[in-house]
Amino acid sequence: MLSVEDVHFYHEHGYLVMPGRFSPQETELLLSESRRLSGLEIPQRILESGGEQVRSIYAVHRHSDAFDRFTRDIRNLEPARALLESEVYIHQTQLNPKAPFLGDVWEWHQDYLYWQRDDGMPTPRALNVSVFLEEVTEFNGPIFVMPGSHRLSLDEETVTHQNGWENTLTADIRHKITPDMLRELADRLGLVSIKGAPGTTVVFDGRLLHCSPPNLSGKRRTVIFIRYNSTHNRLLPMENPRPEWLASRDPTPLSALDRPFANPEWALSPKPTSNEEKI
Ligand code: 6CS
Ligand code: FE
Repeated sequence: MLSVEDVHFYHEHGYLVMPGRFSPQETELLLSESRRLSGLEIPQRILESGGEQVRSIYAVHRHSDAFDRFTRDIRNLEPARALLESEVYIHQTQLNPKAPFLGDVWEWHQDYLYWQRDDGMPTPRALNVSVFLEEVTEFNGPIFVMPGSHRLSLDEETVTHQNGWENTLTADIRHKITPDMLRELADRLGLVSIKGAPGTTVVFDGRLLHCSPPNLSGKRRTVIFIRYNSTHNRLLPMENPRPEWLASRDPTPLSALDRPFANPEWALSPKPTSNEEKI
């Protein structure tokens, strides 16, 4: 359960860091799944511009029973429900195994502008639950945030400079905030770099300004992002929507597991029912 102070901090700053949410055994299980998924040649696996390292894998909950259960573990679902004050479903999942020396930048952005412009999400009532599967240091590409930026609508200051949804996935991102605005906001709000041990959870608002520098260390930096949307905020129909694996249009509420996602007995029980067909 989130404390009153946690909820207050989140609403005040737009994010919340919770260390020690998952055990080393649990993060190891997800890392071994991450390695398996990285070897699959599927459209949801996006490579860095060099063409060799995996930049992201989307819809991991549809390709892995362990990640599917992870998204329904009460430790992820409960903060999302509490902070969005409703039932939730998964808009998108993304695994970012930022590779040593080759894991590239994510420039400053607000996720919600992607979900609004590319997917037809009507309001910013959506958030990220991200979990560190490996240690995140100042050297291997931590997430930088501007506290309080979740209160800002930067629609007018964000320029769409490329056509095509494929450009939402690469280092030269599709919608960019003007440098003048970024300079002003960085001076006014300041920057926080979020680091932590494996098992740390960072929850952040769909409008919190964030970025992540390249991994300039020799150590991997794998982070899983679950983007939960309120069931009251379902996507509007639009022309040329992004594929389901980037923006789910199935708003069936998620139900929580009654046990931790990594308990050994899951291996023995019948397959958990998933909200969505596997792809
Ligand atoms: O395109 C998206 O949906 C994703 N794009 C970025 C740059 N950050 C996260 C967001 O979910
Ligand atoms: Fe983002």
